[in-house]
Amino acid sequence: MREIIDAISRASIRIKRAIEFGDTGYSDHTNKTGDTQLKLDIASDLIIEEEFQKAHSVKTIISEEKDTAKTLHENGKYIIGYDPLDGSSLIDVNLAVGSIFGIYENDTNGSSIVAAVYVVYGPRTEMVVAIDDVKLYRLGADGNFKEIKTITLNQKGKINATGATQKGWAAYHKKLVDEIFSDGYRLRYSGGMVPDLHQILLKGGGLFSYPATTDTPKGKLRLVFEVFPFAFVFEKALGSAIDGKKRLLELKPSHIHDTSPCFFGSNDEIERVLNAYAKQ
Ligand code: AHM
Ligand code: MG
Repeated sequence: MREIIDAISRASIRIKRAIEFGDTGYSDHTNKTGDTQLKLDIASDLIIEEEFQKAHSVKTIISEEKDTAKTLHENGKYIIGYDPLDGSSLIDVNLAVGSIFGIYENDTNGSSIVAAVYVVYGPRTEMVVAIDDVKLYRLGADGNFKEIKTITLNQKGKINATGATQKGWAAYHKKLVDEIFSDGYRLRYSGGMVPDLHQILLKGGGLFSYPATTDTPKGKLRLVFEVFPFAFVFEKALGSAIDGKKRLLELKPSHIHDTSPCFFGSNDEIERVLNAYAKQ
């Protein structure tokens, strides 16, 4: 596991440089989800692949930016599902973006994830590593990540991060969101999953939701690269992560780019989601 985290550290330092000084234009390609890839999406994917080539414990990589899985080391132990540059459409407005990694054994079902790492490229570069607990690291001037603290969620928070287009929300979802705001929660939503969830984790709690909508009944966020890694982080930080009715980590993707509605938060807010969705 150490060599995987070291590979992610090296990759993230290279990606940070690419974000700061690289070409922010679009490429001629679309990914499996149909998004036109930025040159930076492709560059970040290649950087990560190059760094994982040096880590012999990595058997297979599955990237949001690749159509199919790729085996790097036949005798490796781990499968890594990753989103090289999540929220990349925010780069042209200079908001924070991130990289997300799920480390799996045997297959990419939610129950097979054994560690998760994400990196936030914001005013500072931070890396969060979840294995037994959740640790925050920050990149220093010496080019090394330094441990800052262990992240633990409170029972209840103050942030309500509400994703997806509101006109596609179900009435019961809208009612839940309205009730949470009526209780004094504040809206915090940049449109970048990594900084939005990082904010909830570091401010002690709250709720991030990306529900089903009339257009996208299975939500937008991808299980293997985005949803399972953050579900693992939230559970290890003593919060919860559900699809509305059950734990996200109980889900089995039907294909590598499969998606799910998702809710991440501290336990009080997730309890509210369970109550609102149980009646449906
Ligand atoms: P991306 O991987 O194509 O960048 O999309 C994922 C992003 C997440 O970071 C974010 O939570 C979500 O899409 C925002 O979607 P929306 O604009 O529909 O709220
Ligand atoms: Mg993404």
